[in-house]
Amino acid sequence: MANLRIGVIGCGMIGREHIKRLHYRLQGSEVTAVCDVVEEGAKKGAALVNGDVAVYTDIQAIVNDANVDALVVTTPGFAHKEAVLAAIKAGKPVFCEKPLCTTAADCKEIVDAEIASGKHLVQVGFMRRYDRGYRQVKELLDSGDFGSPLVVKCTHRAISVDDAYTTEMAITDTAIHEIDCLPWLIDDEWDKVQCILGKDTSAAHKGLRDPQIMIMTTKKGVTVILEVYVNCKFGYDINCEVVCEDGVVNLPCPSFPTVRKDNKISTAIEQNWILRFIDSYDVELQEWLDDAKKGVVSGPTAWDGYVAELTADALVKAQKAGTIEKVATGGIPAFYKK
Ligand code: NAD
Ligand code: ISE
Repeated sequence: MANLRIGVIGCGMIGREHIKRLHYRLQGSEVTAVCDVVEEGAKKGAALVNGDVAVYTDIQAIVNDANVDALVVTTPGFAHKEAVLAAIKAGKPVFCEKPLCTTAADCKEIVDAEIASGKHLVQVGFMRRYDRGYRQVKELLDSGDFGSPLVVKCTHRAISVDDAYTTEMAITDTAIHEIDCLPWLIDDEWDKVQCILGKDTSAAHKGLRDPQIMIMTTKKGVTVILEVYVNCKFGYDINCEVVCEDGVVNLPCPSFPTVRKDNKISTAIEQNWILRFIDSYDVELQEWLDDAKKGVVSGPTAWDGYVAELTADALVKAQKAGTIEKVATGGIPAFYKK
């Protein structure tokens, strides 16, 4: 089968990572066009594939390029809507990095446009669903051997963040991964959410509340406790423990040698998300490519992107007001039922 010809929109940090994996690492794809609102950025993206691609600064132009079969959107969230809607209008499959959009209302517009098109075209980049460890945990939970989940305890820690990172982004940019992944993991839906701001680390820049504790309950009554701590200094540390009726299942940590030195036994912790989830991005995009050729979407859909953003909006409201907020999706449309 011919290669799927990909146009990548947004040639920043993750855009450049995806250009390399789509062109060189994965099977059945090639990057034929790149776009960045900053021309220099687009040229940097093009240079990764020896400059042998069409270079654009305009989203509509790359979407309409006849040598582009499918789009990968890696702009910041605020530009996702324009790119995804253009791809739907052109009838081309589109993989959009998380979050689908920065408001639930914008996500809903995409959902409505996709349903109206009658074709399954949109996948959202929630790569944890493709992580080997999370898939192993899901398999164990789905086996029924551990009984019903009761409590889930998670940490999402990063070494540090830059000054542009805001208190809200702990939810909209960081916790959004757990917001998507956990209902998939335990086969449930969000019901209520709460966010507790406590004592801040002295490492947080002025105005940033860090760490934050998010407490979320599901429709089946499971309590989820998530610690987001983005100035922890020691590593990129993702943990997830699912406490069930008949046992406990823990997400495996990335494997590193255990070393003995200076009267200590120790194991390394991953440094950042690029390294921690490098294999997951490969699996995620390979499965998306294979699906796109068949005209199906088996990964996180636009509806999942909408539900995640709706939940994030509720958490932000809870964070600001100190309240417990309800998450009301209105029910999954028939178009997205699997
Ligand atoms: P970035 O700022 O490094 O890069 C974004 C690029 O998009 C920039 O080069 C910018 O010039 C370009 N851009 C902005 N507006 C544009 C427009 N209208 N048209 C074309 N190009 C435009 O950002 P990043 O860290 O690479 O993040 C990009 C997206 O990927 C975000 O949505 C982010 O949340 C997501 N992301 C996902 C993960 C993950 O783990 N799945 C990790 C990092 C980032
Ligand atoms: C980043 O954008 C990501 O998506 C990473 O996976 C996440 O861990 C990090 O907190 C975000 O800033």
